[in-house]
This record gives sequence, C-alpha cells and structure tokens, in this order.
Amino acid sequence: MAETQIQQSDAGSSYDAVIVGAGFAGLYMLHRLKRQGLQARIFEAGSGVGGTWFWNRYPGARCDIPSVEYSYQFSDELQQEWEWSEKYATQAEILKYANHVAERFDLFGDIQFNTKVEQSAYDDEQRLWRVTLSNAEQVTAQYVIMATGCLSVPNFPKIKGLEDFSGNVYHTGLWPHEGVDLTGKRVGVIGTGSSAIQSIPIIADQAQSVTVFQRTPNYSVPARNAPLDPEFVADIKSRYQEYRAQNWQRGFGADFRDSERSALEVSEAEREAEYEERWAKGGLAFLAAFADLPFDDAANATARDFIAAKIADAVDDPELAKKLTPDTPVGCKRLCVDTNYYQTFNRDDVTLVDLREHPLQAVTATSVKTASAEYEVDCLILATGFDAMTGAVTQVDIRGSGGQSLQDKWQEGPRAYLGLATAGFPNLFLITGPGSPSVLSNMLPSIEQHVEWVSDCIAYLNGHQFAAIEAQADAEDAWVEHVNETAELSIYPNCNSWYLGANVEGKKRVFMPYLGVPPYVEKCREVVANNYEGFSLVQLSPH
Ligand code: NA7
Repeated sequence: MAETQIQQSDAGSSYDAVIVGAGFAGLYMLHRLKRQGLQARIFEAGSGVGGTWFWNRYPGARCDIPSVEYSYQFSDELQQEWEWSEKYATQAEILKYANHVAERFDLFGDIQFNTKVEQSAYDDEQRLWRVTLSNAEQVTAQYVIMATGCLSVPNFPKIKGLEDFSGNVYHTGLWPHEGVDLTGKRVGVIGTGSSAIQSIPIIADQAQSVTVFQRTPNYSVPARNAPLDPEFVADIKSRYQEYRAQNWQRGFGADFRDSERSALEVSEAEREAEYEERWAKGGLAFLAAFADLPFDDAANATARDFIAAKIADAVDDPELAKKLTPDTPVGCKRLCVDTNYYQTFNRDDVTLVDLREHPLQAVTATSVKTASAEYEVDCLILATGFDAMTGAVTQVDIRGSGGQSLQDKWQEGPRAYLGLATAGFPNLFLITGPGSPSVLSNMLPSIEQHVEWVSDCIAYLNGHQFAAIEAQADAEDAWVEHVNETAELSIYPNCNSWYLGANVEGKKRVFMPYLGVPPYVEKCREVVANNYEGFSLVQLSPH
C-alpha cells in the first residue's frame, strides 16, 4: 500500500518542479504538471497523501464545508462518480477521497513520502532551486511549489510544566493514527476552537470526565449533519458545472446562499426569521444571512444576540451559558460548526474552566493548575490550533536571490503578490498563500484556481523561452496594502484570531487572507491578460 512506502530518490536528481506537500494542492499540482509533460516530484513529510486530513484524526474531525462542494471540480468524471455519504464528510472519508484521487490519476509513483523539505536555496547563476531533504539528499528544480497548506503546523503553546505531565499529551492536529481509547479517563482539553468543538461532545461520551480549559469562547452553529439525500445529490450532479460556476460568484466562493440585504434594513421579525431558518438548516451559511455581517458592527451585533440567545437556550446553567458566550463579532474568529457542543456542558461529567477568570498557571505531573484551583487529569488534549497560513512555509529554510531568507523577509508579517509569489524568490510559487482568499473561501476550489494559475504560468514560461518569473516588489507592496485596506473595512481585525496570527506567541499581527473571492479571481485573470503584470520575466540566456 502506497501509504506506508518509504521511497528513496536518486542522489542529485533534477526535476522541472519540486512540490512540497501531498495534500489537495500538491496532488492536483502534480497531476497538472505531469499532464504538461514535466518531471515533477512531491516531497511529503507524512507517510500518506491528504495533508491536513492525514494528520487531523481527532474524534469528530470533519469538514465544515458541505462535501459536494469540498471536492475537486477539475475532472467532471471524478465529481460525477465519487459518492460522498454525508452532508459534511468525516476526516476518514476525505482521506479516502485523497487516496482515490492519487490512485485514479496515477500520482503515487511521483510522491516521496516520509521526506521533509528542509531547505530550498535559489542558485542565481544556474537559475534553479537546490532543495535539501530530511534524508540529507539534495535535488534541483527549476520551480518550487509550496503546497504546504494553511493549517498544517500545529501550535504548541508554551505552558509551564507541560513537559512534566506524566500522562499522555495529544495534539488534535497530530492525532495518533491508531486512535486513542479514552474510556475511563479523566481528560483535560485545552482550547475551544473548531477542533475542540467538534471533538468534545464525542470525547465526553467516552471519557470518565472532561475538563475544558477555555481561554476564549467561540460561536458555533449546528451542523445538522445527515446522510446525503440521493435526490439532492442527483440534482447537484445534473448541474454540477453550473453549480460550481455560481459558487465562484459568491463572496466566500461557497454556496452560503449569500444575501444582499442589510441586517439593519429589515424588521426585527424578518431578521429573526432569517437567522432561525439558517440556524435550522445549519452550517456556515449562517454568516451570509445578511451582506453586512462581516462589515458592520451594528449589523453583526444582531447575529451575536441571536447566537447568545441560542447558547442560553442550550445550556441549563445561566452562569455557564454566559461563560460560553463570546463577546467578539460573529465570524471574526472562524465560525465553528458543531453537533451538540453547547449542550455537552449540561453533563455532570463535563466541566468548563474559564481561563480568563482563572488564568492557567501550570501543568503538573497529574493536573492542570489555574490561579484558583487544581484539576486532576489522566491525559491532556491540546486543541490549540495551528501556526496558520505561514507556519509551513517559514519552517522550510527558503533562500531566494542573493541568499535572502524568506523567514527574515516575513519577520514583520508575510508579503506576497496575490498570495502566489513573493519578490526576491524567483520561480517559487505559493498555493493559497497569504494575501489570497484561502481560509476565507472554500479551500478546494481556491486550491484548484491557484494550481491552474501556476501550471498555466509555467506552461507560458516554458513556451516563451523564459527562464524565470518573479513578483515585483512594488506590485507586491501595493497588493499587501490592498489586502490590509480591505480587511480594515471588515470586522476581522477586531479580535485575536489565527487569521491575524494572534494565536501564536511572538507572531506579528497581520491579517493574512484576502477578503473576496470574485474580485480576487478577476485580478488573477487580469494579471495574466496583461502579460503577467506585476511580475518580471527573465529570458533564457542564449547558448
Ligand atoms: P483554533 O481555532 O486556533 O483554536 C485553538 C484554541 O486553543 C483556541 O480556543 C485558543 O484560544 C486555544 N489556545 C491556544 N493557545 C492557548 C493557551 N496557551 N492557553 C489556552 N488556550 C489556548 O484551532 P482549531 O484546531 O480548533 O481550528 C483551526 C481551524 O481548523 C478551524 O478554524 C477550522 O477551519 C479548521 P484563543 O482563542 O487563542 O484565546
């Protein structure tokens, strides 16, 4: 089985392209480049394909975008033939899909598993990348494509004494593949983001007790997950291309049934009816109930009040309900999608510890200590998220023209032109990099859009005798400024989210994704139509 193979590359191999990561971005990138007749190879740290879905195997892990949308659209045969079983696919089913795609398009032979890319240095003279792997081999490539994912490097907070804990410590983003039996265990969960919200109700069913350490409460809407209705699937499949095309016109690139109305222009009764309808249907579409929810505090406050009332309904103890209710705008931190999250706190064996009231002081061999109490636990689950958007790129020692380090360049926040490339680093591409809609969109279509842009660009360069492409610094500056200006118009800068890198100690606070799928896609098209406007193209030297 390809998942467990350890392959060796020939020492000193040279490729047209090295792709870092075998998640959905890397797989499609490899497929495109192979189809163009190029020699491309993926290096992947894990022992199988799937990227974030390979690692995030915590109980209850599933996608928060409906499965009929969180899937590739580049192959109509694939999207017609593949059968998703539930409205929101489980991690296991998504991983099965990734493996199916890799097999179907004959990709496994060009993926080297269990191999990390440690360094990538640009040789200005030869115009190629020298890539050093974790097995100390070096390979070269004309292009390097960072298909490293936005949520792939786990965030391990510095908690005093954590290393002294005598029980097992698990991170949701690195969950043991064989699973974890929590039966009879007193489990401590640190964090209340999406991973915690998905897993806590399931852990509570198994464990002897669960103590949840909450620093910041989160909004969550019910998933209303269910097996997929065959009639619904048949309908989507009968018009799949049209359905996908419609979604490209929507702000988040997903079928959130975007409204054009303001929350403040309708009567209170109409507003409540709209929220109720979306709450009953479930999912992230709640966020698109009114067009101004992401932009206007007063509009957003109506959604806040609505969810606060729902939390109060779900949780028996009013004091506890209050602790579980956020005071930030809805959607400012990524909205979560759950099954019975708030209700789980009605159980006698589930305890919420509010770390804002009682700060976490230390972990001991057997407990978690706050300023006012000590909680004995047998194991600890860190549901503490990721070094999002940039972590996987900057953990590779990338050296561009003249030896410039990308880590240094991004010290004050990531700078990338369209989230696709960064000045000073020729022939280096980022898939769904900072400055592209990425995590503020349906990731799979956004991945496909980037992969197609990059592979078309490579075909253009090769077809026109260009040796290299590089983002221009002024175009990059203008784009970064535009990303920030757009964010400033929204509610997103108003809380401590991972969109801003605020969850990682010492990380510069900069809003990283770009808000607005349709204008972004249009801009990418325009850049190409204007002969790669904002990029410098370098001709091959004559022989
Ligand atoms: P998130 O959403 O980043 O959640 C991480 C949680 O961990 C969040 O509640 C954090 O609180 C908490 N955290 C982080 N560090 C600490 C420390 N030091 N002490 C206490 N609590 C801490 O990650 P997820 O894995 O849940 O979800 C990530 C995305 O994956 C999600 O949005 C989906 O798109 C899929 P904080 O809010 O920072 O105060």
